[in-house]
Amino acid sequence: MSDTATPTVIRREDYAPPAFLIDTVDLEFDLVPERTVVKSTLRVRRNPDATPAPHLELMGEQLEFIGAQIDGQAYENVRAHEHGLTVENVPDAFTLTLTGASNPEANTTLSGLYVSSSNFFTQCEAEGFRRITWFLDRPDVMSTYTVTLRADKTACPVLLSNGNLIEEGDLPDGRHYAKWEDPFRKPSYLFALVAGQLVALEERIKTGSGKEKLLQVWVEPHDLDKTRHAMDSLIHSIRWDERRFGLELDLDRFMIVAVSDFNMGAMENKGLNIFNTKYVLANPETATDVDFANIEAVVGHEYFHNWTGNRVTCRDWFQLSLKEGLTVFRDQEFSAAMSGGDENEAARATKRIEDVRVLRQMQFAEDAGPMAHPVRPESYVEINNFYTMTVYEKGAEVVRMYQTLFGRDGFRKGMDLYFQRHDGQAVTCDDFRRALADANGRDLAQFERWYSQAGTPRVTVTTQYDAAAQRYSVTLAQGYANGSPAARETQKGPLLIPFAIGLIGPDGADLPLKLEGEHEDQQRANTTASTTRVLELTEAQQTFTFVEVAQKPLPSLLRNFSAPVIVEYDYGNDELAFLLAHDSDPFNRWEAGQRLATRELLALAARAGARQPLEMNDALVQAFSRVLNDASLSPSFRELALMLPSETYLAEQMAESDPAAVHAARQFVRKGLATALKTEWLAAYDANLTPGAYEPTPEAAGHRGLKNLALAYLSELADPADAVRLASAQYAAANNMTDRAAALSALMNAAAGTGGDYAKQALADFYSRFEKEPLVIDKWFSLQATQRGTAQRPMIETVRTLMRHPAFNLKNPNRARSLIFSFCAANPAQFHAADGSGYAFWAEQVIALDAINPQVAARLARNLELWRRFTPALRDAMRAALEQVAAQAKSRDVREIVEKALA
Ligand code: B3K
Ligand code: ZN
Repeated sequence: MSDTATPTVIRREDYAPPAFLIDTVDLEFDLVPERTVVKSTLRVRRNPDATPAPHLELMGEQLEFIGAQIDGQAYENVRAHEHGLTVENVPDAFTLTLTGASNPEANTTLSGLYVSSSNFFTQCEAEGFRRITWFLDRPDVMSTYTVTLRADKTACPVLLSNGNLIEEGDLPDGRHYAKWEDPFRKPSYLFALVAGQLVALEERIKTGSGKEKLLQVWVEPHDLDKTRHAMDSLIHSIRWDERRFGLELDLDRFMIVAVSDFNMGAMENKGLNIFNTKYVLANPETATDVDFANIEAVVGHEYFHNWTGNRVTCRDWFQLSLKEGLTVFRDQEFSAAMSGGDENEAARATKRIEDVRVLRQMQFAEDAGPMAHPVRPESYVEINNFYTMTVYEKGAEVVRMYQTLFGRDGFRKGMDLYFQRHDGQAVTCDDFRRALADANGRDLAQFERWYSQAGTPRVTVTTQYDAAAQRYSVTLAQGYANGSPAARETQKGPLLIPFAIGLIGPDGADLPLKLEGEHEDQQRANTTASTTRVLELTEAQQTFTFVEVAQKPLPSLLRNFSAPVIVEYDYGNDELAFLLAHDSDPFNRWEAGQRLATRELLALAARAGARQPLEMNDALVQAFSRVLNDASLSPSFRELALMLPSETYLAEQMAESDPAAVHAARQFVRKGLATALKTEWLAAYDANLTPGAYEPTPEAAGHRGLKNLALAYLSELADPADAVRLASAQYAAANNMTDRAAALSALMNAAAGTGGDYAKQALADFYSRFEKEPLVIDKWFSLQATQRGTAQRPMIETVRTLMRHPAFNLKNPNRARSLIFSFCAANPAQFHAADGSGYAFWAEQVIALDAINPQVAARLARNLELWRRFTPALRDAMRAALEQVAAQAKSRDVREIVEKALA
C-alpha cells in the first residue's frame, strides 16, 4: 500500500492545470493473469495554459517498468519511483511509448486491472488507471483512446473495451485479439476493459434521431436468465433521457458487464459500464422487489452519467458532486417517473420519501461527525473516501433546489445551456451554477454556499395569526444543527433556502395563498399550484405574511422536502395526527406520522434508559390504525407511513446515543402496535395478497410490501402462532424472493422473541435451495447478521460462527458486506453490546480488510466515527477500538478515517 507516516493532504485551492496534455492514447494489452504487459503510446505536448515544466511527471502505482521510447527511440532519462515515472527533459511535443507490467491476479484491491472468477476487469475511478500504466491520471486530461487486447482464446473468448470494435482476429499459440476505438475524448478514469468467458443478452434499438444502436448485457453463462430486467431498465433509461432532457445515446454500442467482485455499485466507463452483479442480475426467484427497483435505479444512474459525467466531466475530484449529485438527481427523477409517470405526484412521493429517509439517516449523520465536508470538499487525503452521502445525496438535493426554484422547464433550460457551453470539457460546480443562473436570468451568488458550507441547516419556524386582520405570518430563522467542528469551520453565512409551504384550513383542505405585497401575476408565476408557495429564505431571519386568511390555518412546512434542512416547529400531537390525515402534500403526510412516532419513541427511550416502566400511547395507535385502514392511500404509501423510524436514526436524535434504550423502546412500540392492531394487520395481510405470476410492477410491489410489513408486525406478538402459520405457508408457497425472504425474516423474528426455533428449518432450506446463487447467499448471511439478539443469545456469537462458514469469503466485497457490515451497521443494538464485543470484532475486521482491500476497509472504518455522541461507557470502548485500528492500519484510506475520528 502506498502509505506514509504524515499523509499528504490534497487541497482544492492548490489546483493547477496540467503542465502537459495527452491528445491520443494507444494501449496494447497482453492479458495474462499473473503478469499482464501493457504498452502505452501517448501523443504528448506542453499545455500552453500551464506553467512550463522541464520534466513530465506521470503517476504510476504497483507497476514494473520495462522500457521507454521517445519518438521511436529508446529513452534513458526516465526514473521510475514509488508514485510513478519522471520522464526528464522532454521536448515540447513528442510520442512517448512506455512498457510496463502488473499482476492482475494478485490485485485484491479491485482497483486497476484485476481478475475475478478467471475473467479480467478494470476499475479506474478515481485513481485506478495509474495501476495499469503510467499516465497523467487526473480528470482534466482528456484523450481519445485506441485499445488492442490480446489473450488466450479459450480462457478469454470475449475481449471488450470502450467505444467501437474496429478489428479482431486470431494470433499464433491459441491467442486472439480485438481492437477498440473510442471516438470521444475522455479522462483516464473512464477507461475500461473486460476479457473472459462471458455471454450477452443483446437488443437493437433505434434512438430518437433514428440511429440504430446495439445494447448488450454481459454476464457469466449461468446468469443469462437474470439479464432481462437490466436490459429493460437500460432501454427505459435511454427513452427517459431523450424525453426529459433531449439527450441521446452517442455511441453505436452500449455495454453493461456484471462482475461479482466489485467495490461499489457500478461504474460508468464510456460505452462499457461495469456493474456489481447485485445491480444487474434479477429474476423473480432470486431478487426482491427492492433489488428490482435498485437495478433500475443504478442502470439509469450509470447510463445518465454518459452525459453528466462523461460528455461533461469534472475538472478535479473536488468537483465530484458536479457529476454525482446531478446524476443521482437524474436517477431519482427517473425512478419516480417509472413508479408513476412524470406527473403523478402521489406515486412520485413514495420515491421521494425513500430518498429523504436515506438522506436524513446517513447524510445528516455524516454532517454531525468528523468526516463532515461540504458538497464540494476543500481537502482530502484519499479521494476514494469522498464518494460520500454528502457528495451524492446532499449533492442531489442541491441540484433539486434549482428545479424547485426554476420549475422543470427552467431547470431544463439550464441543462441545455450547460451542455451547449461545456460539452467535451472538464468543468467545475461553479460552471454548472452559472449555466443555471444565466439560463434563468438569476443571480445565484448566494446559492454557492450550498457547495462550500458543511453541516445540516436548521430552520426554526414561528407563526402568528391575527384573526381580525386575517393575516397569518410565518417567521423563518436559519442556522445550523449542532454539527462537528469540521462542519462549523465552513459556515460563513445564510443560505438561499427554497421553503415550500401550504396552509391547511380546519376542514383539512388547503387554503388559497396570497402573500402580502404580491401581485396576481407574480402569484401565478411563483408556483403551479396556488396552494403551495415556495418562499425564498435568504436572510438569517425573515417573516412572510399571508393575507386574506379567513380561519386560523395549520402550516404544512417544507412540502416535498424542498431543501435538505431540519425544520423545527412546535406541532402538538393532535396537529400532527391532523396533518397525517389531511395534508394534500403526501410527503408531509408521511412526515407528520414520522414526527409523531419519533417524539413518542424518544420519550420511551429516555424512560427505558432510566429503567422506568413503558406505556403505549393511544394517540399513536389511533393514528396508525387510521393510516392502515385508509383505502384512499396506496399500499406503498401506507407501508412507508407505518414503518417506524430506524433505531440508527432514533439514536442519532438523542443527546447521548443509547442503542440499547432505543431498541427497547422501539421493540416495545412494535409489540404494542402489533397487539393493539392485530385484527387489522391480519386483514391487511389478506387484502394485499398477490396471487398469480410474479410481476415487479410498483403496484404489485406495493401490495407485497404492505402485506409483508403486516407479517413483520404480527411476528412481534407474544404469541406469534398466527405469524408462524402465515409465514410458514408463505415461505413454502412463494414464487418470488420478496415473499420468501420476508417469510423467513418473520420466522426468525418470531423465534428471537419467543426462543422457539421456527426458523431453523427454513434457514437450512433457504441455503440449500440457493447454494449456487451468491447474491441470495448474501441475503442468507445478512438476514442472520441483522436478526434480533437477546441476553441469552447475543448475535456476535452467530456472526463469529458464520465467519467460519465455508461460503464466507472476506475477499469478496458483497460477502463481507452481507455479514460484517450488516452486523456492524444494521444491527445497532447487538453491535453496541455493553461488553464491547461488537467493537472488538469491528477492529479485527477493519484490520483484516485493510490488508486486502483498503477501499472496503475504509467504509467499514467509518462505522465508529460518531463515537463521541454515545453514552460514556460505549464511548470509551469505541475509542479503544479506534486506537487499535489507528495503531495497526496501513492504508491511507483507513488511516484518514480513523485519524479524523480520533482527532
Ligand atoms: N462513479 C462511480 C463511483 C466510483 C467510486 C470510486 N471509489 C459510480 C457512480 O457513482 O456511478
Ligand atoms: Zn455516479
